[in-house]
Amino acid sequence: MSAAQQDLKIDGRRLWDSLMALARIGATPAGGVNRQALTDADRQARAQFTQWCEAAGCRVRTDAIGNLIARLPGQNDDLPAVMMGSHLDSQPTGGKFDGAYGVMAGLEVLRAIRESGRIPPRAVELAAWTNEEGTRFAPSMMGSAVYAGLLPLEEALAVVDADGVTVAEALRQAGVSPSGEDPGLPMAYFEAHIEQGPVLEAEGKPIGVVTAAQGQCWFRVSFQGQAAHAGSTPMNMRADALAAAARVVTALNEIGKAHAPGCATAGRMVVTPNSPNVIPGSVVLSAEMRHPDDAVRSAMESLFHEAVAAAAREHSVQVRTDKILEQPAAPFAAACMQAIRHSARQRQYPCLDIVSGAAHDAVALSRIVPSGMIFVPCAGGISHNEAESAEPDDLAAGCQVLCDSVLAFCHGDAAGR
Ligand code: HGY
Ligand code: MN
Ligand code: MN
Repeated sequence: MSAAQQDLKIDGRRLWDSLMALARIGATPAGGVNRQALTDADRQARAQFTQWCEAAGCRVRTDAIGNLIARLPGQNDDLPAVMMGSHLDSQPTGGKFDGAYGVMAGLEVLRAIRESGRIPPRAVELAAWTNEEGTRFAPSMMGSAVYAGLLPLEEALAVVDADGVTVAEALRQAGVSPSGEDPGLPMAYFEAHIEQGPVLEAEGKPIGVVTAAQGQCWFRVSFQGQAAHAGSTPMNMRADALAAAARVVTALNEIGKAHAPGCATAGRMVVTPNSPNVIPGSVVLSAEMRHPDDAVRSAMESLFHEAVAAAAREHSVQVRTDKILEQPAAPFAAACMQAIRHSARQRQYPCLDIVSGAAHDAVALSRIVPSGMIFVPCAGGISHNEAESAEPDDLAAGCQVLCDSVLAFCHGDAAGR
């Protein structure tokens, strides 16, 4: 790391203030945020992001799926940029830091570079990816997947939410219009994120060098039974969709426990007609499975399909299982990890290699460009919860490592193109 890079310091106080200002957009009474993709709160956060990036000397472009990409020009603007990114959208009961931290840390890096007065050799970009969470529009990581060519644009635009609104319509309602520029792919991508798990805090390490993200798959399981009177329908004459779905929820949990460190979750269930004295006629259940080893996850999936078939037989219901996301495990780039480790050591931040349990936009980017992730601890490992919190010093340390790593690639000190 050159002396010039060494003394380029981020401003941890300004980073914290930006995070708290962003957290006021879509704030919930319990102290979290609800900025589901392309809702009005997400639209406000996108507008705020754009305004802050322009004030930091960037041009901000929008692509066809609504990804926002801010660009701080470099000395040679024909060279591929170094990109940072994460997401502004949140879970319905999300926290202040999931996604927001990576975007605000990237903004702080842009601000620090701009204030240093030293124009980097190549452009530095910051992406705010559309619909990372996938809670309103499934699947997750939608914007980065379209950017990486993993999900066809038309397929993404046609996805509907629970009210039948398409992504295309939601983009129009949010006033998103593609700006048309395309300077080409970056030479590398870095994402800073809270760990969303307990390891770094338990180990007392402020920096996680993310070596890979475990793979995952999502399913939508539709059970079709027969709605009938709860009082006058004998037990042996029922086609109870909820009883069948409950069997699958329990089986999925057992599959996850039997394949640790993998995991399995049924997070959403829609029961129709959802009335106390009606035998449920239909149920739509979400199911997801994750594991660091794709072969093991495949075995988990086989057991899952067997459990679905058995539950349907036992409760005399029809069932349809649709796979809506297949995301193989993603190793991150050695050169990116090396830059992250080098910065942590230079700055004397204890660091730890770690596999990500959560998926991130960096997973999609890692399929097309060398990518790396920097984790920082979050309190109790809690995330996807309004109580999510993190320490300002850890957030600042992760942001400084992000800055050093990006500059290492800008200056060609790392094994980049
Ligand atoms: O689901 C995930 O892993 C991410 O938090 N969206
Ligand atoms: Mn996230
Ligand atoms: Mn998340």
